[in-house]
Amino acid sequence: MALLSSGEFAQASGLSRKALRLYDELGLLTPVRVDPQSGYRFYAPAQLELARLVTWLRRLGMPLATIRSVSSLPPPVAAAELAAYWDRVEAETAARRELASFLVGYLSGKDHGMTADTRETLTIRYAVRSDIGLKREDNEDAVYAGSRLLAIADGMGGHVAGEVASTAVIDALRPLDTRVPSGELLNALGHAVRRADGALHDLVATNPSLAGLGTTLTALLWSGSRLGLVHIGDTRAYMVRAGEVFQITRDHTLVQSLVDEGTITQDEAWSHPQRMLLLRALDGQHQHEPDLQFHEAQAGDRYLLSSDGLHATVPARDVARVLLTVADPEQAAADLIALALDRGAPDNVTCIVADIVTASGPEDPEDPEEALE
Ligand SMILES: [Mn+2]
Repeated sequence: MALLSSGEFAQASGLSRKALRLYDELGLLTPVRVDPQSGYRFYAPAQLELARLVTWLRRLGMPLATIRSVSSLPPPVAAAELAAYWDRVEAETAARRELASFLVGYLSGKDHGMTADTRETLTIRYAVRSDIGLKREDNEDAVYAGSRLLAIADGMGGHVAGEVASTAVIDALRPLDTRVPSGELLNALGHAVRRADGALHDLVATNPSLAGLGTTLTALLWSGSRLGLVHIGDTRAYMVRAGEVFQITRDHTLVQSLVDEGTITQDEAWSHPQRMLLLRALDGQHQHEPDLQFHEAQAGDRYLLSSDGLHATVPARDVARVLLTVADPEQAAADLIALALDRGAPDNVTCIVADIVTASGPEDPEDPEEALE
């Protein structure tokens, strides 16, 4: 039977020639003949069925690596794999639906009627852990935890620069661990981040060997039952509410932007060769804007702040299992670090687990406590 040129095959299958080239490179759909002179690719008409299957699976949002394995299976096995894949998609969609409904309630001011009048006095119970990991020679993560401020920074820049950057930024935030009126939370955080960025600028100006330093920052600042969140880079904050875990920060990374525009899926992001590349960080040079958010805290909420040494090493479902099942924050933080170490801890790993609890006794029971730096 006559072979089809890639143009004819593209037309018959509805795939673009660019897609055909990509699927060839990935071993998904290999031409039966490649002309050794011209490099032109030729397909057999019988390959049209596989091409259509690939197109349909792609339309479902299935990652290419999964398509490759599914499309090479005998049809009954492929059917079972596809059903299992779809179960996972529906579970993820259900979690996103919860978040969407929470956000709708929050934005329309109906979030559990938490108004200024009915607000309870809330306080936080937190635990913090940082571990150098098993591959690095320095710990470039810096962390601060006090009764009103929780912050994690993950420095970069090699040698001492990363450590200098993350520590300088945490130092610039430290004065916030005091009573800040709730209406001022975001201003105070925004101001502190500009001060931190200025500190990095001055450090490099006086010590050129530090050029190229930078750091991420994710911080929560409390006032009454309100909290402000500032975020830049790929450290993260998660919130646990009503038995669900929500990631409430968005990574400022190349791979996250590829996921957002639909070029790759979340599964592909996990193993992407450039998953470390940050689009925004504090570096004293580019004045990248941080994200700022405002939340109403509720008794029973739990927050996790983590450096990528945790969330890029330990699968989200394992992190969620600890957050949902280990009641004591100290134990939960210890368990999270242990999971990263079990997986070889290629990076420094830092986490803060903080529970929102109803205050009993004096409103400010404890002095700010510095756990680790
Ligand atoms: Mn890191």
